[in-house]
Amino acid sequence: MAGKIGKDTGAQSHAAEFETAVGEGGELHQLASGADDVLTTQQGVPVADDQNSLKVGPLGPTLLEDFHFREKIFHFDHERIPERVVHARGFGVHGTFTLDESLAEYTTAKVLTEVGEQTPMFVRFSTVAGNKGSFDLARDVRGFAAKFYTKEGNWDIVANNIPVFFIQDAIKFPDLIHAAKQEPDRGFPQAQTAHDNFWDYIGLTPESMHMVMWIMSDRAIPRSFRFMEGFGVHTFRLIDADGKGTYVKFHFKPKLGLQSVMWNEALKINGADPDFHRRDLWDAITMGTPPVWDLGVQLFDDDFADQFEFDILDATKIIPEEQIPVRKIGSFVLDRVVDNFFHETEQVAFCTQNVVPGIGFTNDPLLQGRNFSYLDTQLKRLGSPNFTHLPINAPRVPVQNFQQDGHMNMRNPKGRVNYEPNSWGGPRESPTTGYRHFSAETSGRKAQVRSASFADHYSQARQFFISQTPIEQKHIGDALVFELSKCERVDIRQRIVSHLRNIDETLATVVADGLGLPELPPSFPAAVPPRTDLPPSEALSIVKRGPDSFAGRKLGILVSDGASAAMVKALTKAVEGLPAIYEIVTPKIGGATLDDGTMVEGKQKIDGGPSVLYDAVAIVVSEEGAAMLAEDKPAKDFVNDAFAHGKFMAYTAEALPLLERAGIAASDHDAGLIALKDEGEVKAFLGTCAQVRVWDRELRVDLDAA
Ligand code: HDE
Repeated sequence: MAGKIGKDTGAQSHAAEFETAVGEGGELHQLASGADDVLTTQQGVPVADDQNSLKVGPLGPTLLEDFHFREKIFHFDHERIPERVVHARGFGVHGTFTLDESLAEYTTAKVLTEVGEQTPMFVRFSTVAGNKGSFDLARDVRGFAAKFYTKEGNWDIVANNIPVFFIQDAIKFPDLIHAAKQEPDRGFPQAQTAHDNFWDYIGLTPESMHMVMWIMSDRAIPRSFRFMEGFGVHTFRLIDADGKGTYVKFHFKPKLGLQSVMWNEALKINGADPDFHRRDLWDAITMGTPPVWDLGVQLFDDDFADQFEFDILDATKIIPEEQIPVRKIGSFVLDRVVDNFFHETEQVAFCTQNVVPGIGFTNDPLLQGRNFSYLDTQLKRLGSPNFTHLPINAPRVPVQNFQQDGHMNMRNPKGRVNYEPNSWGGPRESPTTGYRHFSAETSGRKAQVRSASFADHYSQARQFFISQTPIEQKHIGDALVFELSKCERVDIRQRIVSHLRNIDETLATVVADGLGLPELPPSFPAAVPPRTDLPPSEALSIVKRGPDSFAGRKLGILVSDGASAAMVKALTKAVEGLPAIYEIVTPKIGGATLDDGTMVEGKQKIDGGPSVLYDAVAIVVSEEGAAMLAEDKPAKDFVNDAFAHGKFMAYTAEALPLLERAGIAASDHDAGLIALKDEGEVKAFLGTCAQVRVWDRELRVDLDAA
């Protein structure tokens, strides 16, 4: 079959790009291969045999002369590029941003002022610490980097799903990341912070305490990228036509609401489907239910900055939404998966310094450091300063300047002139529309210092903790106990507890108890006394900002032979109507024969489709099916885990013996365990599932606490 590659293959799209890049590539391609579907070398020479190298006789040596063989192996040998030093594991998708409300009062940026304007986007979600091949449900911050291809050039918000960061000055970043990633002597643990080096560093870095509360919360184990917020973290600046600045923080708010998994679930999901998050987004988009986020801004001026309790340049602090509400100005939909993972997701290069006229920086020392780091790391990773020529990074507006040459250049200026100023012609500066930096007086003593206004490390950590519902507070305690129990050195565990005492005494006591510490260590000396007067903020709780329906979520339906066809149909129809997603889980992947003789296809065989993959489950089985599944360990785990993870569960009467054998006694039944007597009850069941979980069940079936 040499030489037969279909129209949609990489070979075809490569040719298409070549055409775009060269302009007349179509003709060249025609000349080289003679037909669109012929396999060629990189030189465009048609290939006759792609399966056998050139040899002297059938058993003879392979000849150097075989240029196609050598080129193919050479290219393969060089396929890998360095993975990102952080955020290595990512997943990118395309979308569009639409502006609904103009910010013309504050900025000249067209992307934020031209109402109705649709701006193409590319977003890459990521975990931070794990390598490229690690699993999706690590306890970790999620990157949420967004590139807006605006009419005035590319604008990047290189955001995270947590609004604060571990450190206040970029000079500390290499140490933070070294400590978080696998330990250098042994090369493990992978994609997790549950080890001595991380907690040793954290214990010696009090400024990380607010962030520690966030990463120990369920924010760090999101149900899906689709249920996550995004935050630009730093205070940026909008700049109007007169050069006046307004401070701004950027927020992405998911229309689906916020939802996370439980830690016990995360551990199991990583085994059952290490690609859980990327598959989820891929499925949602390809099934026609693309996720949508609002773009919001918190705007404020110098007066607010002066009276705010903390420094607005300190990236370890938030501005509570109760103090400055998030103003929604537009929304973006992520509705197109990539054509090629490497081309787009791997080669995309984000940079905090990619801003457009009307958007500027502040002196946040973390932001200033990032502005250097991203460009620098991309040169290493992508191998040439010309990475901006790659289609995923190229602006969607003309690029005209006199930068030239370098590896893989595709865009040298045409003609004789390559300098500025010149008297030949060519692109010129545009004082009216060009980028102007925010102009400000600045003075000070040159010194390596930290502002005293950055000194309070505990007050907002406490505010975050008291803003959580009791179950979320419990999860934070459980997570701390889990992580610290993986540290070998007792003094490292103790030091963290000594910090917790500055945040919340009960939390410190619970964690100390969970770790089996004989007594509470003394409080860590705080640079300034922690405040206890900051009020709780509703916006900080996931549970209080959960989804309001089952739309966009996933039902697992366990079906056996002989199960009610009417019930299966009612469930699948109701789910589709929301719209949400369902998967049929069957004892055999071929499917199950229902009571009306029809066959329902299995998406998952029970061993490969544990209930941790679903938001809620329904068990629709026959009497025989229940009896058979009651002796099957994966089926019992399906039921038992769904119950233990506080999921809403519907079941037909025949399923009761299975429930019982899976450990759910009659006395355990609660409002989240719903008997489906007839098909009419399906809608009500899905309505109940809007609540996400039966939280109080978790207190009865305790999974994590000591
Ligand atoms: Fe990053 N970060 N970062 N970071 N970051 C990178 O750039 C860095 C920080 C974030 O999908 C790197 O191209 C420094 C905060 C995301 O391609 C690198 C500091 C926030 C991504 C880098 C920070 C982020 C990165 C590695 C402290 C949230 C993935 C590869 C001053 C607001 C982008 C790369 C993608 C990636 C440096 C802290 C978000 C090394 C020095 C705070 C989402 O340049």
